[in-house]
Amino acid sequence: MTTLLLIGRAHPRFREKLSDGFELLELPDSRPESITPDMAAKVEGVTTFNDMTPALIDALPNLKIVANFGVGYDGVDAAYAAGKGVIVTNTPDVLDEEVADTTIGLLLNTLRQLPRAEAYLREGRWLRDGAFPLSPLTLRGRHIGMYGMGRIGQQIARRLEGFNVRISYHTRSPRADVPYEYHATLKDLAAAVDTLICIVPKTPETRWTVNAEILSALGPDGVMINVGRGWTVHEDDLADALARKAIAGAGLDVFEAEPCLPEALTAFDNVSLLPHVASASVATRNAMADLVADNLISWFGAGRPITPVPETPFRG
Ligand code: A2R
Repeated sequence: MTTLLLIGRAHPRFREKLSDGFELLELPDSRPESITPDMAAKVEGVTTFNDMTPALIDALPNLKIVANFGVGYDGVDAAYAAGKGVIVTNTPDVLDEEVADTTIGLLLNTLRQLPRAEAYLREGRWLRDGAFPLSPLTLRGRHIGMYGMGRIGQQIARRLEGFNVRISYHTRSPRADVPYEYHATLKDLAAAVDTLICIVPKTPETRWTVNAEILSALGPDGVMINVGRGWTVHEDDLADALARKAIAGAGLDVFEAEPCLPEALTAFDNVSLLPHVASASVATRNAMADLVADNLISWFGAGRPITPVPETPFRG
């Protein structure tokens, strides 16, 4: 029987779907030192929550497949896995719409200050102090710049079309299949729009790309929303831009060193913060867990993964 190692939290769906056909071992942390000789001898596939270092791959000499929970797999060294002939899979598509829905919610929360308005009501202030102050910002008349127009970015843009706002985008290469205006650089995009939505992966090229220069280009009416990865945004530059009123507001679901975030960001009324919940509904997380399990079942049963990442393409 094939042995799988469930690394980190074991999603209940993994056990439900995999315990019939596989021997399941569990490893609560991702440290290579925690691998026992029994695991090293037997494990051929693993599930991971985006934490698979070269040392951990090396500690499992019979490893054939790493099934990652999440579409972002920046914590899995896929290039190293490729060099060792190990397939890596992720969970694209099944979370696109949930993340896009949450992005619209975060955008509206940021612009219209809805979480603050609800807190005002719950604190009894509506009765005591009268109407909640008018929101200085609105979605009406905004020009949205999408930094990233992949699977999730396109779902966000589709939803924004219904809000009757102008949409432009920046990616490394223009897409023939979207009707939006393309900008060849992030700076050009930021200068052209007043609202920037970031939905790019964590790669060496995207680090701190949303920095003081881009935020100044966005301008004093500018709003920045990040639902991709924290590392894309230079958080100190963001806090500084907010303090100087160089931009008008920000909405963040992701942070560079989450669950820690700069204290400064929590002090602004014009910032809306979420604890990385964009895909976090029971239904969507179940769909992601099922795709993790199905990749393993398909690999060991039919000899092919369902959603391999580009670094480890399936070649038959
Ligand atoms: O650059 P392109 O043409 O490959 O477009 C991709 C864009 N992108 C970038 N844009 C500008 N500069 C870069 N250095 C750069 N690197 C990537 O990000 C594409 O439009 C988008 C990524 O799309 P997908 O690969 O379809 O990813 P998906 O499923 O939309 O998820 C995006 C990220 C995940 O990697 C997680 O970190 C997070 O959202 O959940």
